[in-house]
Amino acid sequence: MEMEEKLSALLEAAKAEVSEAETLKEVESLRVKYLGKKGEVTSVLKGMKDLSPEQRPVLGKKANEVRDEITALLSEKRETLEKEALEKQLAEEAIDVTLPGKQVTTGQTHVLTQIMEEIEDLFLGMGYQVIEGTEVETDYYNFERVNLPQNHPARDMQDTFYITSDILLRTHTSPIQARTLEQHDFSNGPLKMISPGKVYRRDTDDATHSHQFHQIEGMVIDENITMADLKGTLELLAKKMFGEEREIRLRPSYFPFTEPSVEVDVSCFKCGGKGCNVCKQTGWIEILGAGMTHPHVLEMSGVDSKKYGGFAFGLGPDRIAMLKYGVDDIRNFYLNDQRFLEQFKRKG
Ligand code: FA5
Repeated sequence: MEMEEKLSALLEAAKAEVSEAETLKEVESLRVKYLGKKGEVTSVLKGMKDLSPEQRPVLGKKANEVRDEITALLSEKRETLEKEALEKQLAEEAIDVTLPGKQVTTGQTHVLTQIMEEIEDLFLGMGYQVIEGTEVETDYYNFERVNLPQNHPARDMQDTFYITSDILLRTHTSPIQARTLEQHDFSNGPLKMISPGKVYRRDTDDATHSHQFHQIEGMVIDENITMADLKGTLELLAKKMFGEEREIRLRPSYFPFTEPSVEVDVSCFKCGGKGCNVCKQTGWIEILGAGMTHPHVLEMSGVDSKKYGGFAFGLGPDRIAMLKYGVDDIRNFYLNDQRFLEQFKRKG
């Protein structure tokens, strides 16, 4: 029974080698050596075809026993080695529960978003709706519907990024005026809305200009709205943003979509109006443009300008944030530098 002896010898050899294996890699190569497709047990089995029919089942049984035994030896060894490795790792990585934990740094609402949310809260409290516009606009709504026809010289101040000759990135939030006016049903009451969002201009970036910045548009249209309503509204806004003692003043200005138009200044929150470096010694700081909505803007949206009128304003929250927090370069808001932004972390 030569083959049976061979199998017994293989088992003995496997026992010796498995007991000496020190790594999982060695265990795996022993498995290949003995049980693999070209392994030793397999090659003994291949010789079975030369045996007599009586011998075959006897040897087959023996071969299965040897294979099972080697399989068991290997898996036992594998388990032992894995257990040892785990114990070693645990011993080396002992956890010191008294060590202070790692601080998880959380982000915060961006300072510009905070300013816009504060302004939204104020106007929501006065019954305004907050309306979102699209950043990609048509030339028609961005310019024509706010009284800036093709070739109007005031277009020069608001060059932008064009997608096609008729589609562009909006230069201000004012196109939302026409878009809201033409949707509004005055039989349901007055139109009172603000619209915050990003706008774009072909401005060269410097300390006070960015090619992408934010604006908040505001508009109120009803019967009997006067400039006193505009002034009272903006006074509230100035006090909310810069403190209760603030006053505002209106200076004549020009926008094609409002008549009359004004620039609005707030009394300097740093010096109280005496004159300092923030207000460039004038006691006043310009914060926004505004005016009484031009009748033609209303008529273009199908609103009867004899019956209805009102005011609009547009402010730049980036500039307001700069003033409020003494930030000397607008580009800081767009660098995503956590060291700069974390100073504006809201409490609670
Ligand atoms: C306008 O854009 C008018 N649509 C505002 C308006 C609306 C007037 C409704 C009347 C009625 P102006 O170009 O002045 O106006 O821009 C308004 C504000 O946007 C400025 O006061 C300033 O705060 C901000 N702004 C303008 N250009 C830049 C820029 N490149 N970077 C940062 N802020 C800017």
